[in-house]
Amino acid sequence: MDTRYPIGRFQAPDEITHDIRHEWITAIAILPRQVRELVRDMSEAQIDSPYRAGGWTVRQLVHHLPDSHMNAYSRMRLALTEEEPVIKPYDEAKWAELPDARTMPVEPSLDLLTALHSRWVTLLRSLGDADFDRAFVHPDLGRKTISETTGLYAWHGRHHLAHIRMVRGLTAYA
Ligand code: NI
Repeated sequence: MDTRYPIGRFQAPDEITHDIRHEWITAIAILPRQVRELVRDMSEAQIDSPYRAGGWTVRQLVHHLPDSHMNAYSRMRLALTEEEPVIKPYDEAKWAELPDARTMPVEPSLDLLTALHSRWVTLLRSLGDADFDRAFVHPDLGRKTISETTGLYAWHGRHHLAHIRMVRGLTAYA
């Protein structure tokens, strides 16, 4: 197993059905609670342990989630309000090395993730089929619809949950 990708890489299905999208949005809705539950009784030593040699610590993983998902949420809002806007990528590795991401307690990011996902899921549940076909343009990756981006971020939450589970010595799950 590639420890960087304990649940594999994201692969969008050929056809994104209503049911698949519904399942993705549910995954996004429950993520903050899952992360909170997983780190609740972790020791400081565990919080500062990397999930693999040279990998991010639990602390960095928890701070990375809102960093990443705030960007995703903004990209979706841009796609909904502009015509295929070109979005601004960010250097996630460097963001994870900024002092707050390396040293702060995880609680503020758990709160941030909870509040953010509340907004995000309310927005996603309000969208019709035509809205999900709207897109932004990533300068390196090309045109991305809101639909496939929803799947990518449902995967992204599970991907990092699996990393945190690796630190706890629990079996990674898909
Ligand atoms: Ni990530």
